[in-house]
Amino acid sequence: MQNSHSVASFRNDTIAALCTAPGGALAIIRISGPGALRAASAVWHGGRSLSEENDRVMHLGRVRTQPGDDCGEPCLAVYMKGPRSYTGEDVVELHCHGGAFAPKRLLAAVFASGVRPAEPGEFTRRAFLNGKMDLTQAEAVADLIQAKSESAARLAERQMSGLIGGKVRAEREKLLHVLAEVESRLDFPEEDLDWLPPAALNAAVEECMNLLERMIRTRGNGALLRDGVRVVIAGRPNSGKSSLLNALLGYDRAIVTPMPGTTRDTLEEYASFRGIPVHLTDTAGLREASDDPIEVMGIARSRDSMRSAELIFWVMDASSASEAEAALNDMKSQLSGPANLIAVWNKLDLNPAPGKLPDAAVPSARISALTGEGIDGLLDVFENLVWDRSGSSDSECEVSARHAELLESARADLKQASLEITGEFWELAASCLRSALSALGAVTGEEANPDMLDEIFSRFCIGK
Ligand SMILES: Nc1nc2c(ncn2[C@@H]2O[C@H](COP(=O)(O)OP(=O)(O)OP(=O)(O)O)[C@@H](O)[C@H]2O)c(=O)[nH]1
Ligand SMILES: [Mg+2]
Repeated sequence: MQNSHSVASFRNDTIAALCTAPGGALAIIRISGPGALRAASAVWHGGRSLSEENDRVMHLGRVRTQPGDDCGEPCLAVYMKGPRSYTGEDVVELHCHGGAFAPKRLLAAVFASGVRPAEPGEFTRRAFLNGKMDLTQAEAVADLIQAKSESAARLAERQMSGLIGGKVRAEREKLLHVLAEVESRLDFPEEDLDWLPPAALNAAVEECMNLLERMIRTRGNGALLRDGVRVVIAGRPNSGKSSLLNALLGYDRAIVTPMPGTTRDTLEEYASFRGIPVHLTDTAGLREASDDPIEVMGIARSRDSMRSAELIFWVMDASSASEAEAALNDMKSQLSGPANLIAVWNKLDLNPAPGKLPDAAVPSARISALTGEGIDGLLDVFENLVWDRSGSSDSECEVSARHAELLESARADLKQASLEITGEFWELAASCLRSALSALGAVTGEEANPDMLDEIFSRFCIGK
């Protein structure tokens, strides 16, 4: 399969690039295109010759980086005959010594054999053009490379599996049937064929609109997982907020003393919990009356932090029933509105009857910041909350801004198509349906113009 728009924009020459970051212990040079084997053979010697009979097998040999250099450097090489390769073309990968100089010299020798340097993303662009992946999957490759946390990588991998493209293609198929029905009325207007009633056509159109709507709503879902969650640790003085910060970080970052009012100013740290990047802020304990102007300023800062928090760990002293009751009442009065909050009962080690703690009516965890008990449970609650808020359960996906725009345009076309179908204006209905199909085709790349592809693949690094 080759993507339909590809013919004009497809350059059928041979390209090469360094696929690994310069300076590492090993380097991989990838060559792709009809001349890949010839170009690799020009530098390769001393091992089994690379050929169709032994493709997809790693060979040990040497590479000659200058004409007449009969010694050369040791190198591993693998030939992958197209279409069974990443790009779908003939590909040779040379795995050689890394560092700054050796790969550059080998790459120059490969270029000297008549191969052109690959542009950013050109290997993946060729993979897309050769039908190895749809456009949403190609975009996910760039997301994966740019992922800075495990959760961002997981999100990209999910999209790489073709989730979004699959959904869009399925809707496109259904709409093609509707379009065929509509067009048959244009082609045979006089004949009384066995046509579906307009209501039945509209039911299919509406079903598609609903699905597009749901997909559009997933836009931005993954932002928390990709960019990190702003977590603020707040609560009454002496409840153990700084102790919790230290327990979460695994080292003594904040000063902890038995005196209420120890933390005066907000304290910020970056961390990663369960692969999710977190911007963590410890705050001064909140209390109503204080004569100390420094503490008053600290409390004002605590409130500012809470306002900008995406998630608050509200720490409560559970050491006694009366403390617990007071802490809980305080939480209710301090937090008006639907703050995203985890109620953290701390000092569990001091509570003889933790079963009697009052119900917090929000997600909660029971811990001892002192002994470390329950910290894992707190992270479980945290992880579930973030993944839930990201709408990223296994069946879900996150559409990008580009996808959302196209899906939105398709949805508007379908809304109009539905009106035209109801009025039995078949010409107009067909035109709206074609426009929707074209927008959906641009999501998966079945209908993508070269400019759009240039923009998408310019996000990639060279060598991918
Ligand atoms: N037994 C016990 N003591 C704890 C626990 N967590 C904190 N503490 C103690 O409680 C006191 C206050 O702890 P901090 O972490 O400074 O409390 P804080 O909420 O940051 O206090 P402020 O900064 O003053 O608002 C210290 O003496 C801690 O050792 C716990 O889980 N168990
Ligand atoms: Mg503190």
